[in-house]
Amino acid sequence: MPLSTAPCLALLYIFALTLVARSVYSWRREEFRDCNQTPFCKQARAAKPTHDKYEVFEVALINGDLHAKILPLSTENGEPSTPLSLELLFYSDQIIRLKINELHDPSDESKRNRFEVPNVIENTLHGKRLRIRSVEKREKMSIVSLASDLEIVLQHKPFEIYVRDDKDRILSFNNKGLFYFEQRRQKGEGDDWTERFRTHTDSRPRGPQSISFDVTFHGADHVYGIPEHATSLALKYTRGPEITSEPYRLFNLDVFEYIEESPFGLYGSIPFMLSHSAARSTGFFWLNSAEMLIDVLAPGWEGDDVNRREVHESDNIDTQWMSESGIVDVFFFVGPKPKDLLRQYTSVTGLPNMPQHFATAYHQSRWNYKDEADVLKVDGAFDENDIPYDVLWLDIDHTEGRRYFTFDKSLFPNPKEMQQKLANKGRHMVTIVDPHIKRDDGFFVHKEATSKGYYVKDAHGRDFDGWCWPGSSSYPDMLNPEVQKWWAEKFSFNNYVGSTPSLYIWNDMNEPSVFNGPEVSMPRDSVHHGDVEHRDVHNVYGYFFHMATADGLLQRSGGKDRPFVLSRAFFAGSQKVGAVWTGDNTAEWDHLQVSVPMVLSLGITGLSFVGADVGGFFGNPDPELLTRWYQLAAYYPFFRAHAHLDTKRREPWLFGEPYTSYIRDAIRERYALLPYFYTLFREANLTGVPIMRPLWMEFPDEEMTFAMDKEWMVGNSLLIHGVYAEGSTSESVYLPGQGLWYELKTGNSFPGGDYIKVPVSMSAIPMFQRGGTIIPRRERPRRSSSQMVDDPYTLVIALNNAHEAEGEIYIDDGKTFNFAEGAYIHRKFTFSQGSLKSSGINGQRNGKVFTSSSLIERIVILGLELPITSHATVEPGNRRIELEVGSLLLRPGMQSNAYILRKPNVLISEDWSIKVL
Ligand code: NBV
Repeated sequence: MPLSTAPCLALLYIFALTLVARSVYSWRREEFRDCNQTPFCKQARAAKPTHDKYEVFEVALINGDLHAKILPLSTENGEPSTPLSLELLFYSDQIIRLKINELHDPSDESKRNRFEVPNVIENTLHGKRLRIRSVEKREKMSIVSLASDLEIVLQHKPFEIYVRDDKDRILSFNNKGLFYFEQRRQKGEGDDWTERFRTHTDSRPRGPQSISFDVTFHGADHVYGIPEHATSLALKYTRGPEITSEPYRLFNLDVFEYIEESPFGLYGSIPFMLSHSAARSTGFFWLNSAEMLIDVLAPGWEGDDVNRREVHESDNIDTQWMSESGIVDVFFFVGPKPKDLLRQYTSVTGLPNMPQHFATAYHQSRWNYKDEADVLKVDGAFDENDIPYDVLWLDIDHTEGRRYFTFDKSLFPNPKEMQQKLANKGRHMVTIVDPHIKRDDGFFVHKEATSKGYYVKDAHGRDFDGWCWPGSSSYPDMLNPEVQKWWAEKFSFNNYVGSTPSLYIWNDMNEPSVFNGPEVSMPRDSVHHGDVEHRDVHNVYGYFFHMATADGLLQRSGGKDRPFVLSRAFFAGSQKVGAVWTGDNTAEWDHLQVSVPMVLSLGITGLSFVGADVGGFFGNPDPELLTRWYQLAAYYPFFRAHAHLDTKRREPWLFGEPYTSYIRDAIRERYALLPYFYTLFREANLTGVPIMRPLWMEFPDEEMTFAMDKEWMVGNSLLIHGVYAEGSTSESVYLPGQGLWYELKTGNSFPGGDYIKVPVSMSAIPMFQRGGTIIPRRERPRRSSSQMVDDPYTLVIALNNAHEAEGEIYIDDGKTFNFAEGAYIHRKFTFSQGSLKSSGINGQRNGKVFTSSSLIERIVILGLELPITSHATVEPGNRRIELEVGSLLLRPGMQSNAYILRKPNVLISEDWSIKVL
């Protein structure tokens, strides 16, 4: 190329990129399909409920599972009338699985296996199989009794399946007669299977293959879950008398400037819905990674046949589930309480991983920290302003022309030294690695992927070529195990030149986002490993990408260290891999508010390590909004500030006083609570119960809380109420339950079961500790969490009406997997009859040991009534300590009416007791 043309080309390229970026990146609803433009959705919504479409026959018990066939009684449009296969499988903890598929016919080419999603279901699930010994066959139904009054009824005609206990139905499948399984067929002459949307054509060579059905949640007050949508926690009706909304859509999409209060599908999909009422919580999960749409049907919807209902079942919630392809592979969970559902669901899809400790602290990000000087300046400014932080993030512009695994040589000439400088202060870095690979023959990743044939193919069998940040790009085929392995190797220190052990990874754009693709994504007729169409795997692509990246970090450390990878796209099972965030929100109060139900919805569907961009990605928050966002986000499980390239800089000190102090306090409050958060991360890792919880998860009987999404619990002990409006000077806070709540700011207590009006200033948002709980804290401000390792603890004891309390602490090395071999400290604190005791919680302790020399330096007791002259005795040692009253500050601005024991100096790792009477 003549030299002079190079700059011109570069200019042209930048211009083209801006154009594409502009045209794609402006929120236009018409860029995304609605149900009417989605033929299978339109068809399913228009379907009349009918009970004479399918009939069950040949029911048999084979190896303890129930097998049967479903015969379509009437077919249309040349569809085959061959029977479908049905399997009912049972697992411990009363988990019921239903699979419906086409019967496999090796002689019929059109009948290649329909896609079944790999790598989501836990391998251990197989070991939990319950083999059924008998089935009661009646004329119209077959009944399987599981232990404890639970029956699964397979009704033959009309076809229906329901789960019931001794009194009532719990969950029903096809109670409304919306089941429809579109079998694949030979293409007839004149059949046109193509679908068009805007300028895109989907060739659909395999024809229509959709599935739809209804699920009824009996006795439910609300349904929740099925993220990701920017909408309320309790799902709204989408169809019914006078309701014409779009269905909730599950299709991983890069939706630019998403609006709050919309059922539109965002970056990730978890097809798990929960229902709740005071009587019971239930759950339903559909393992299917094709586009899915879900209607929540309001009473009186077209198919709502009240006459078919049993009298006591007035408060059912009917839902319709529709998917473009795949099979029926669904799970029914019967609770009965919300936390049981999390245990049941995560026993199927996996428990959340245990993050490294640093990842639970505060992260500072921006698109983009420009160069090494900028990075070091920001790093230094945190110290100058006495604000702790743990991780600094680099976005796409740190690379050589968006070639991931590289550093721009002029901006980041010494990446290793830069990382080392941060690491010297106990800090980490994260760089972004997206799935779009620049089609540049000189780029080693592209060269290898091309020569090995590792890219997703287009409908004509060529490497799919789409437009993204680097320009013309291809996408590694993450469905192929060999590609996953190859991708993981890219993170070795040899391959990723400039990376060091303190560098971790961020996966963005993995829906996958393709600027010039249909709906800003990959064409559905693209082809993956095993001749699988993209339409089948769309929603799981990002999860596989995330997984391969995390495997890379694991391998990089020789299997020693826990990986940390943040991902934008996700699927059921992503909790096993790492953290996610809610994508490109906006610096508006509404977005601050909707972040709460968004993070809660992810938590109750198993994905607990979640947060939203603090401050809002687009736009410029004013100091008040930014302050409120920090104050709220300090209680998100994942706490990261991030901002768009075009926004004004907004590092915590840039708005000046008093805001810097407010933000410093908010971040320090998170650091003070890290022992509590880390303990909750471990709880999630053991039980699936999320860190950030809706109130009804802790107070399942309290109807008042069922539709609340302005306040929530962190664990079982802290209630947080966000401030979502400018200039708010007082907030109405609902305190659930019958017990006491303590406002930590003042030490004042309030009885539960009512709203209270609390004055709010700019210094903090309302936060209450529940009576009956003990929270471990660390009050010494440090630069980063790793510098707190040996710091002493404070225990805050909030007594209940019976003058009792309990709490826990979990500690390990914060980095490796040694905890899985017993190297941890897990203690329980109990306060009763005036005595505080620390005792070990028994886990499986086989081999490795973790020790800590940290002491407890202070104990704060709220709700104690004692003469001021009282003292405490510490055992072992029979040491006497005076009790002090009040006036000690928990944090600046938090003066508390409490009893304080200074320097009990007992070890966090040991048994001891302290008697205060
Ligand atoms: O990599 C740039 C951004 C990133 O900062 C953001 O967090 C992602 O959600 N990315 C999206 C691509 C461009 C967004 C306009």
